[in-house]
Amino acid sequence: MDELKTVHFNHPVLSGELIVPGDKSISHRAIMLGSIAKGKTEVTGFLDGEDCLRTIEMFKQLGVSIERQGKNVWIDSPGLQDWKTPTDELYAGNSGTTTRLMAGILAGAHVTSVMTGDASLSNRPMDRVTVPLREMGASISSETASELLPLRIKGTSLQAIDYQNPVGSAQVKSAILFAGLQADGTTSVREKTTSRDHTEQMFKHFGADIESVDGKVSVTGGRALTGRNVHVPGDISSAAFFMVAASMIEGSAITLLNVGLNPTRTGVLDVLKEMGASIEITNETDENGERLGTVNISHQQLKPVEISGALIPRLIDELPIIALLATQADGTTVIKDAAELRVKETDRIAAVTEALSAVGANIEATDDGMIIHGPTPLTGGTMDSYGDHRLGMMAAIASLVASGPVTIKDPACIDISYPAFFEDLERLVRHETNN
Ligand code: SPQ
Repeated sequence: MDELKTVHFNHPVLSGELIVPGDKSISHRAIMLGSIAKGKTEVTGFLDGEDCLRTIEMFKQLGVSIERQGKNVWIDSPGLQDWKTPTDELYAGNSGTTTRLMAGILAGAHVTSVMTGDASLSNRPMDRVTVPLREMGASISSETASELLPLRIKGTSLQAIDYQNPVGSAQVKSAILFAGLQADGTTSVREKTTSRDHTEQMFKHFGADIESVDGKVSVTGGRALTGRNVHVPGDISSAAFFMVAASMIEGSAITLLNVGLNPTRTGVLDVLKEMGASIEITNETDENGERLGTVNISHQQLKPVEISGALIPRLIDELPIIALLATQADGTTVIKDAAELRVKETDRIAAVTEALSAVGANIEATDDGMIIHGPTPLTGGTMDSYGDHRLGMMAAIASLVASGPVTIKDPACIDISYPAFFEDLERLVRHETNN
């Protein structure tokens, strides 16, 4: 039986300050580069969510020494050339990022391994990475015709390719770049719409031979990397839940500290501004190639918006919470060009539509997005997370504007990216800070 959690707030108002937990995408990449590089790497601000812990476990199985205390991680690696073949399967849990990026890393390492995952991950498409990696010479096999997990990867020598990425996906781009780091020659990836560039930033920080020109990213293989220190900024995808809450609820005004503001991830800020939200960004700074700063946000009556095209990869993971926001805007919001949502932890077009409809939202699913009519008063009810962390958090934020209690099915999945989510939510409702 799925666990249930009932959430109900009586006329909540959000205020106070919050330090946002570490960015999931950057935490994965910090552990990956720190393990590929020879020597010591220290990571601060690491996200101790389940997905990133899976990445740490995989490298330990490969013979990398990794110690962690909360958000601090110390890596001491012999370097990718000297990893050992793992004795057990490498279990990626629910993490698509771990699986797809590791496929590129393991393709060129001197080890043989089998990667597995949970039921959700075992249904997510892997051919988007296995096909280009095989073009580079990788030896990867799957037991299913459709290239699902488990994947068996026998590390081998790789050749550079010039790849036109048909999906706007940072995971595909990154898998190829990680393989390119180990290939003979210069590997290039071109994208029609630019996806998040944390891999490129982290490669530069660790001294890899990489450049990005006019939508084409190129890495030249063979350069030995050495350990570096990395600070992980807060996750804008986690901050987005509280940004939306503060924008929707009259009287709310919050300050989110340490928010990652990499321009390839800030689509949610653009959308909130276009909808009329009151946002001020202060204290902007850069650390290891990543912009971060403070986001001050308060309630305003919101307008509907159309979200499509190049904006989609810049806010792909925020679309569930933006759909909730749109239920409270004055008019019809249209989200299109977002068919990728159908192959995330769950089919996020179907799941968001069903979960929000269950509490009275006026929302329709389309092939590649959603149409949301607002403003609609939300009732209480049961919202299924479908085991998807972003759906679980969306349901909790929906409870803030719902007239009755909201019961969330399987709320434990939230630990994947935000283990302290409920504590932080209650803090803002009680007007406390966590610093
Ligand atoms: O790791 P996972 O499970 O794929 O996580 C998600 C998420 O919502 O946390 C997607 F389901 O984020 C992806 C994101 O959608 C993380 C990511 C990355 O770190 O490179 C890139 C995006 O995926 P994609 O397929 O568009 O490259």
